[in-house]
Amino acid sequence: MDYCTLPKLPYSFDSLEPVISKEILELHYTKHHQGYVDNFNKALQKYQEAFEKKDLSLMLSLQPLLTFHGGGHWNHTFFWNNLSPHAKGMTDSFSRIIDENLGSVENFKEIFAVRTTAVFGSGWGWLAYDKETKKMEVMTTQNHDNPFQVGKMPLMVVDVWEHAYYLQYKNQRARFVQEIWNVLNWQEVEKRYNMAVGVK
Ligand code: MN3
Repeated sequence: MDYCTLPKLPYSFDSLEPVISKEILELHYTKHHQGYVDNFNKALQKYQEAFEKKDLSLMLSLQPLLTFHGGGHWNHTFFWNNLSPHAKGMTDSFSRIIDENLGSVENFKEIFAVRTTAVFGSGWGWLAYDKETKKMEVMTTQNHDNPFQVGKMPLMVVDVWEHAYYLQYKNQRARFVQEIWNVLNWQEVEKRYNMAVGVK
C-alpha cells in the first residue's frame, strides 16, 4: 500500500528557468523525489510488518531507511514549495524580522551561502527557528536530515545535493546558491515563520 504519494509540483518544469533548468527540475522531481517516495513506502511497509510482529530489532534497523527516504520526501516537498517562478522578495516587515535575528538580510544571505556551500558531500542548507531561544538560525544537515531532528522548526531550505545543480552549474555549488534567491518564495517562508512563532 502507498502511505504517501508524490505531491503535485506547484509550477511547470520550465518555469524556474534560467535559475533551474527544465532538465534538472524534471529529473529531480520525477526521478529523485519519486524514488524517495517509493522507497519510503517500501520502508514503511516493512516497518508495519515488523511492528505487527513486535520485532523490535527489525524496527530499529529500519530507522535509518525511514529517516533517509522519509526525509528525502519531506525535504523535497518543502523545497519545491519555497521556490516560485513569481518570486517577489521579502515584505518589509519580514526583512525587519531577519534584521533582528541575523543582523541584516545581506548578512543572512552571506552566512547562508558560506555554510550551505560548505556542506560536505550531500545535504541541505536551512533557515530554521528555535522555539527555545525564539531566534532564527542558519543551519545545515547531511543526507536528508532535518532541523526537526534537533528540535528546530524549518522555515526555508535549499537542496545542495549534486543532482540539484550539477547538470547546469557543474562543480559551482556557490553559484547555484547565489542564483536561488531569484526564485525564492519569501511569502511562503514568512507564512511558515508566522506558524512557527504562533505554535507553542
Ligand atoms: Mn534533491
